[in-house]
Amino acid sequence: MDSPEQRIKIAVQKTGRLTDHSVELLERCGLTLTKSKDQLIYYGENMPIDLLLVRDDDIPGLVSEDICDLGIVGLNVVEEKRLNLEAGGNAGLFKQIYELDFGHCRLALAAPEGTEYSGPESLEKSRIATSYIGILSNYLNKNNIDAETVYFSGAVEIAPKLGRADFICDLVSTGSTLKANGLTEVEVLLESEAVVIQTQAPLGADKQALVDKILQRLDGVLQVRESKYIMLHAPRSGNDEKVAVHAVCRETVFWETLENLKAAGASSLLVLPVEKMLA
Ligand code: PRT
Ligand code: ZN
Repeated sequence: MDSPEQRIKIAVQKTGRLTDHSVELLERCGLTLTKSKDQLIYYGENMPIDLLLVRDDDIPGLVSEDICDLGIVGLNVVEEKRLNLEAGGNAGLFKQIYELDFGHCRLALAAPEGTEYSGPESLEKSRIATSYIGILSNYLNKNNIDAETVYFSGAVEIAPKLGRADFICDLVSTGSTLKANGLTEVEVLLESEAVVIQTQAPLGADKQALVDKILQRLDGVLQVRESKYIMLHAPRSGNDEKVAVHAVCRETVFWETLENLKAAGASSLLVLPVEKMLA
């Protein structure tokens, strides 16, 4: 299955917040990549999978037009594209199949500190600056709010200072950008993270089998990320004998937990990272 049509094409962000995580995740699934000179395509050496490096905004389109089989992109970008496609009469042109637990952020409404806000009705007759016209309009419609949307392609947070808007609707992660611009978050419209989307077009049995295998490996990679393998000697109750205990813990193991185990009589405590897990 090595002809170009038989190879799986995955669209990933070329340079940005999602790039390193996306490529790293696929490498941890066992994919070895040759990075081409022009850096537009990474070829899979050991599996018929290639990565197309593109702007994140282009990823849902490439997948919906079946140029790529899969894409890794923020849910915020997927939702915006989906609403735009639906507005143009094209529904369901890609399926969202998997959440990747990185690239976490939220699309939120914010206003200059001191602005009165008591719920969506406070947005009535206001001007709201955003790059996410689709998601914002959808939210306003659902809440029966009549407000003006003002498109900004970037630097949305300066719109109020420029006198162009009363509110902004933008991505927030730590909140420091809002703070630096004297803005307060008032409402969350969407919780986002990186997701895998797949074309609606049938892939054929071989390709689908490989996609399923990659998704199963992704599952394993995500599961072991925080997991730790714990070994310790624990006393049997009633005598001095000790037994060796081995366990997998799915969450971060804190020093306090180890100290408590030691206080309860455990010894030779060892915590190791887990590399791979197959359920
Ligand atoms: O060039 P290209 O179009 O591919 O990249 P881009 O500039 O459009 O995207 P990029 O790389 O900035 O972000 C890619 C994806 O990362 C987004 O679509 C989100 O899914 C996700 N993500 C996670 C974020 C953030 N966190 C984030 N904090 N995207 C943007 N921001 C920006 C936000 O717009 C604001 O300007 O960071 C600022 C706020 O951050 P805090 O930490 O100050 O709150
Ligand atoms: Zn972008």
